[in-house]
Amino acid sequence: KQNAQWWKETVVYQIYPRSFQDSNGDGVGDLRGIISKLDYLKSLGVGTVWLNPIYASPNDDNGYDISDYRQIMPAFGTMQDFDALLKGLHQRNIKLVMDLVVNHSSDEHEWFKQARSSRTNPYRDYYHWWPAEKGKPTPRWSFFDVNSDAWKYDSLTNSYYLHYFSRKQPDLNWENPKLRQEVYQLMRFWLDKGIDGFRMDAFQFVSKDTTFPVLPAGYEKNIIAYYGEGPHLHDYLQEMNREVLSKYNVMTVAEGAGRGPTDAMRFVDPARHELNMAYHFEGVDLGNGPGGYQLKDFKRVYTRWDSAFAQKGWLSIFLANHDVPRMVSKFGDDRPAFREPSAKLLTTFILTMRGTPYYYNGDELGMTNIRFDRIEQYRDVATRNEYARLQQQGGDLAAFLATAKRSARDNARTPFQWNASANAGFTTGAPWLAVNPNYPQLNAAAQEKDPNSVLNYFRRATAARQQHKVLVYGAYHLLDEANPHIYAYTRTLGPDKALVVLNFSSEKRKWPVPAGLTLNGMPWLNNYPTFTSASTLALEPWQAVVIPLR
Ligand code: TEU
Repeated sequence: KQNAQWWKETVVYQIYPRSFQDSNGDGVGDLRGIISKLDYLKSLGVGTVWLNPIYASPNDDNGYDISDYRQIMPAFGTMQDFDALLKGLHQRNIKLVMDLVVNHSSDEHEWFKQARSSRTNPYRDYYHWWPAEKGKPTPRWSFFDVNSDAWKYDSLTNSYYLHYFSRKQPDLNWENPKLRQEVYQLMRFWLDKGIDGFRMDAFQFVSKDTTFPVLPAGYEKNIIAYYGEGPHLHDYLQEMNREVLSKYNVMTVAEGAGRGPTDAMRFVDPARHELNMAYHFEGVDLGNGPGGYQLKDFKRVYTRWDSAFAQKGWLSIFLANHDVPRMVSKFGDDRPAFREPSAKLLTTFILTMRGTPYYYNGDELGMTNIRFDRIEQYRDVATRNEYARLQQQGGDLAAFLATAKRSARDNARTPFQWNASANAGFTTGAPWLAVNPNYPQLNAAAQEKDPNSVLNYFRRATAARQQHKVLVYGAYHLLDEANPHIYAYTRTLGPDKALVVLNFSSEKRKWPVPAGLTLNGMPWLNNYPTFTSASTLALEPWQAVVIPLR
């Protein structure tokens, strides 16, 4: 019998297909490549795979610009390959969640080709248009446009179309019921194939005030406040739930959660019948500046979100994905002495918080930022267009490149490091994006042989979460809030209680166990070989321990 709460107990492993494993030597990862790694996936102890988009796409934004929602991108394979992948995962008791990218389509989608062909085309209202005879449209800000302008003039019909992301990603018009039905149809198409849910891309942006009012100055600095949670967003989610989601046992997660916990709760309060879990950026977005993050802020963010969801609703817990840098480079310390312990510590955090863990491929090896020196090395539309924009405006390009080393999305998109052979075993051809030069030392094959590797630690962590439901459901309680180096908390579920102590620093630290907590045996997890139970714990740099309590 299916556990109705499976999506709370599962660990999600995110695969970036373009970079995971190439099977045919074209330098691009593909579905056959993933199929060749099914046993590896099984060995990780993860319960769900989330695949970034694999649909037909001209790849302006690596598959987030879809030209046919029912076809597989030829570079990734065929529908037969997809069916084989789904079957292979299910045979191993691993679920499959797909990306659903319906805030926008590609400009090469048939709908858009039709829509732009004439003002009276039946597909015209699948998108947002501003007729040029009304003058310039009211300004809207675009994430990826070289001019940051979300309106693109299209001479064919003398109108502008709206695109919050790149020019090749026109926004779909959710206010049109026909468009919504099209989306529900394509969702059913994949659900009827047996997939287990959707990660809903940029979904907070789908509903728009189509009167396009003038926004106050500075709105582009706070785009979510002005564009997020549009007037009918939740009506559409409830409609989608009624018509589609409620008919399947699936998990659903909306990427982005509005302005904070109150907005986020509206997506996932079970009484509202919308989605299963929220995925907020407040944690991963900490410390985007040159100084990095402060542990006290990190603790405050995760504690505040946990308490907002303590009674109802459910969260995702993650420190990385394909849109942000490598977690060990940002939140840990990727210098040789500390890379392994800090990667393991971050793994411990993700696997011991309340909420469904989302773990990004390569993090189980402690893969690091590549830190390109030159703009030509980047492939990402976001980085390249921002550079071009600065270039036009005479901005500081050196400063931009320095920031990109720390924050650019391609840092997390370099090919998976399987072994020490050419191109890390990712491809026999020329990889679409450079392989991180640290692969001869940092790769899965080397880590398979080492019982203390980051990889084998991740396996122990997924097993511990599987074994101890207190780590899934237990109430979270923060300890020693003001400590700037140690993040410590308890998890409690009925008689079961565990203490998590994380030394977020590259120095040894002493930590007195608070009065009233009694350690009860050997740690469930420890990223160092030894542990001495004592009233004051002596922690190594980046040491992480999870200890049962009496
Ligand atoms: O990202 C969405 C996105 O960039 C914003 O929703 C978000 O507010 C921002 O990242 C906050 O830090 C998704 C995909 O994950 C990304 O890869 C795509 O490029 C983008 O949508 C467009 O489809």
